[in-house]
Amino acid sequence: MCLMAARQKLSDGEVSARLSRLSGWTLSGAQIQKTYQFRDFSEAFGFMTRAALAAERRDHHPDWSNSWSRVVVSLSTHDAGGLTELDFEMAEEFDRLIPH
Ligand code: H2B
Repeated sequence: MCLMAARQKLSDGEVSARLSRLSGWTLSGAQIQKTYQFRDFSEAFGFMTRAALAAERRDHHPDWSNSWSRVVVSLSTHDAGGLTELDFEMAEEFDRLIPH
């Protein structure tokens, strides 16, 4: 998908369909949100470091907070005023960054 289309606001139906393919993400207004729980701060911050680099590559940035081993991530496309394909791609990418 080209970048222009990726940044177009999705309809409610498209959001539901896209959300159902993710695990642990919930819809919260115009954002999707997930709480990641890690073993300790080091693991949490390692995740945030990898996620920050992925966000920079995409020029698409999370709203997030960290408290020791927990990271709460909210994704939305501010420029589009809602959720776009880019948010869902980034959610999938963040999920791939968690240690196994
Ligand atoms: N991140 C998010 N989450 N939404 C945006 O609309 C957005 C962004 N826009 N990062 C980008 C930066 C834009 O402001 C720059 C100028 O490309």
